[in-house]
Amino acid sequence: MADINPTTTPELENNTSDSQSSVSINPDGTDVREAEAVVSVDDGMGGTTTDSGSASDTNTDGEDGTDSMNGSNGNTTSEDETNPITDLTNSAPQEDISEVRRTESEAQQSSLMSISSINNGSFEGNPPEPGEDRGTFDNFRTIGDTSIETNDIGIAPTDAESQALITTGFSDSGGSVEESDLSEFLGLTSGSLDALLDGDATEGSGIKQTFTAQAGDIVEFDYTLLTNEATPTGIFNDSAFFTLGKSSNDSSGANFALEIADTSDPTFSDKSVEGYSEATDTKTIKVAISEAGTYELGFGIVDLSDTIVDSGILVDDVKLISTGVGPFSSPSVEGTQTESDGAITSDVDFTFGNNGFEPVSGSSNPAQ
Ligand SMILES: [Ca+2]
Ligand SMILES: [Ca+2]
Ligand SMILES: [Ca+2]
Repeated sequence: MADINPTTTPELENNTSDSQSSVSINPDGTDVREAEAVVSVDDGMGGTTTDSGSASDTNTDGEDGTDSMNGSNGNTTSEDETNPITDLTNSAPQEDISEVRRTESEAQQSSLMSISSINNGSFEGNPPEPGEDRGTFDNFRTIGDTSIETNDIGIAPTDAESQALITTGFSDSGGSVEESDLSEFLGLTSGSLDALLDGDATEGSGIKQTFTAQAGDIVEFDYTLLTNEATPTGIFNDSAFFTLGKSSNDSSGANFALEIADTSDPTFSDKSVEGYSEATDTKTIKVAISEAGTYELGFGIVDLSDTIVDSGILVDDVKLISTGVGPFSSPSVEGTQTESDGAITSDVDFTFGNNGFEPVSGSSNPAQ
């Protein structure tokens, strides 16, 4: 398990350097091209992935000087590595949604064309790699203890073979970071997690990705909380959350966070999960984006009160669903919508606008 092999695609070196610093091999040539392809996306994110000194963080400059990591992880097929690069620069023909959306947004967002949907939200790699244990954090950035898991952990991925695990503990891939570092990584103001979670958030881990959305698009993902804490527990109430914000606000810490699960979740039970005493049922959250733009989506989990007795959150099937209809305005995109405003709005748990998350009445998700 957790035999992550992020050597498969170029974005990885930029995006997942922290937890997987031991693995990344790219021929010098692809290194440079890869960096160029991703820079336009990552620039708005500030590159503040971590303080822990992973050399690959600097790859956004396209420098080969960071190749100290590029040791000997036995990746022998350079063809496999160059394919995703080609796809990226040639408008990713295998990504139908991406291609279509790029066309739609061209007029108003020509500068944001690099990635116009959530990429690799299923953690299978982009494009997927065949075989077991080949999932990756492609297109995501990570901090702390994160890993790719299969159904071997005891909870099946909700899409395909791989899923992300983010924990408050530590493993071969890295250790949890202090709350202040996690908050900075996720674009949150320091201390905001304490207020959100009504306690003292101490340490944890997170992942994030920048994407471009149109008004009315729906962010959807599946998640399962794992814990070794007693359930429920008062002050050691480890909590998971996700974050969203305009990526242009990244540097000011203006992202919003929403708690999605903690130890008081009523669905906790012993589900025979490796490394954890209990798990919740797997749930889905849908968030309608009210305004077109470039956003940063993050997932995180923290210990509360102390740093021991750890918890984790499994995340999978993170996707952006294009509705072609803005939830707060009349249908305006000709020829694409098949649903009414009402149908779309009632199908989501939250809307997200300039003031953050707003619950949608009628949603059945307990996270509200
Ligand atoms: Ca998956
Ligand atoms: Ca804990
Ligand atoms: Ca911990």
